[in-house]
Parts: sequence; structure tokens; C-alpha cells
Amino acid sequence: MDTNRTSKPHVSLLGLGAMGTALAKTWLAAGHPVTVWNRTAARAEPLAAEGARIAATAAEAAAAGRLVVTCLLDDASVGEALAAADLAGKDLVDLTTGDPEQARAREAWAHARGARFLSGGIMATPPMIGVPDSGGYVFYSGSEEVLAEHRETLAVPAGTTYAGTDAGAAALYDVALLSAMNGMSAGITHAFALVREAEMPLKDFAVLLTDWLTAIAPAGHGTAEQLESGVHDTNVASNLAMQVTANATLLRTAGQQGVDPVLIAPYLDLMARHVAEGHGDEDGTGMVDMLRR
Ligand code: FVH
Repeated sequence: MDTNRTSKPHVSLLGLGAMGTALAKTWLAAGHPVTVWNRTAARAEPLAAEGARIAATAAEAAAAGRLVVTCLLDDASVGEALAAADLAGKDLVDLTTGDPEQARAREAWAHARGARFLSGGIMATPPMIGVPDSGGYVFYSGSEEVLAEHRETLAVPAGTTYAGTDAGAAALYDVALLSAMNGMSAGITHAFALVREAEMPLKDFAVLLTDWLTAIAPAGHGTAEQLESGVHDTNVASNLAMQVTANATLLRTAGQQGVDPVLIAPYLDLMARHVAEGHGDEDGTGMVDMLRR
């Protein structure tokens, strides 16, 4: 081990895919002693030149220090990789994407092996890791003590946001934000399909699109307020009845442009159903609870 890397906490990192490699490089650059393991050993070798110690097995990597971080493909690969590792007395921080139930089950699995557990949901892409102003961060949930003890180390690659004691919370908020992103991406895809052959250069349209989405995004605050108060029909600027009438224009325009409305139709259908059920004077907030039926 590099003798200069002794004053900062050690990190055992399992998984050197695109994200794991970015994490490893950031901790190494910050002067942390890092022991890495990857199923395909060749992916670990370049990190030796940057100061990483390469473990031959996942169990050896886990044995190298108290803080054990996993960043593997999926939850099943975490169980496989750590099957033979002694986790007694370890703090396992799992940054692998999974669903809330998997995170809770992984916490119970870690506790049964004598480890404390913290689940993480990474809200960043690999190029955002270690870049302070990138906007990237990681949701953490589970043991608040583990986060408190390792926060300084965990904050090196990206910001830390604690989501609660339920180990499944980080996964839940991660998935909620990714789901919202997918809805936005569906809208962006549909919008570009509409204007694909139109006069305006697409890069100019992209400016309009980005500005519009940025202006509209704060509507999420109003949604939260209405859901918390249970009042959906006061201060309504754009009622659903009007919106559903306008939606017919959206669908006709898609037809005129030869664009399949498949990406927006389910949402428009849900709006029409809500109006048919007597909620035309509200905005769309009530549809949140419609989905939960
Ligand atoms: N990359 C991204 O943009 C996203 C951003 C948000 C968070 N995700 C999640 O991070 C986890 C790792 O993602 P990744 O980008 O590093 O993924 P890959 O480059 O595909 O690397 C996968 C690593 O997992 C290893 N692995 C797969 N199966 C097993 C197994 N059964 N046992 C042990 N290791 C396994 C794989 O090893 P190898 O193929 O090199 O041998 C890689 O190290 C992920 O949960 C994302 O959803 C990234």
C-alpha cells in the first residue's frame, strides 16, 4: 500500500464497472487507501498504477478494512460476490441499484452476518463523480450511524443525502426520480418527433424545449402542497377540463406530423378519465391518488 495513503480512511470497493471505476479513481485521487476487487480481474489492473491495492477475491477485499462499498450490476451480484466474505464488524455500503424490497432484504442479510448496513442510490453518471458542481449526489438510507461515521469519505465522490432509517428509502427515491426522468424523456422524444422536419434548426428548438421544461418543473412544489392539504380545486390556473379539450389538438397534430402518440397517450387517457370522474375543475394532482388505487 502507498505509505502516503495512511491518514485517510480505507475503502474496500467491490465492482469496477463504469461507476465503480469512477468511484475508485476519485477516492484514490483524494488520498484514500483503496483495496479493489472486480470479477474480471483485468478491469482492476490499471488502478494499481493509481495506488489501489488489488484483492484476488471479494472476501480478501472485504477483509482489508471496515468500510466495504459494493457497486455491482444488480442485487443478485452483491449476494454472489460476498457469499464467502466474513462481514462481521464491517460497515457495508451498497451503491448497487436495486428496488426497496431488495435493499431491506440485503440489510437483513448483512445484519445476519454481523455487519451494519447502508443502502445507496446514485443520482449521478460516472463523469459526474468527483466533480463538486456536477449536481450529482447519492441517496443513503438505513443506518444513520454508518453514514455519520463515514460521511466524509462517502462525500468524496458525490454529495450525500440521507433519506431515512428504512433501508428501502434510498432505492425508492432513486426510482421515483428516475421514473420522473423517463416521463420527461418520453415527452422530449415526442416533441422532437413532432418538429423533426420543421423549419427551425433542431438546436434552436432544443433551447426552447429546455427553457420550457425548466419553467414548468417547479409545478412539482404545487403538487406536493395539494397532496399534503388534500385540496385540489383552489388556485387552479389550468383546469383539467380545459387541458383535456386541448389534448385533442395534441393528438391531431401528432397525426398531421405522422407521429405515433404512443409516448403521451397513456397520460392523456388518464387525464380524460379523471375529468370523466368529475374532476374537471381541478388540475392534475388528483391523478396521483388515482394511480395508487
Ligand atoms: N453508469 C451509470 O450511469 C449508472 C448511474 C446510476 C447508478 N448506476 C448503478 O451503478 C451500478 C454499477 O453500474 P456500472 O455503470 O458500474 O455498471 P457496469 O459498467 O455494467 O459494471 C457492472 C459491474 O458489476 C460486476 N458484476 C456483474 N455481475 C456480477 C456478478 N454476478 N458477480 C460479481 N460482479 C458482477 C461487473 O463485473 P465484470 O463484468 O467486470 O466482471 C462490473 O464490475 C449498477 O447497479 C447501476 O445500475 C450506474
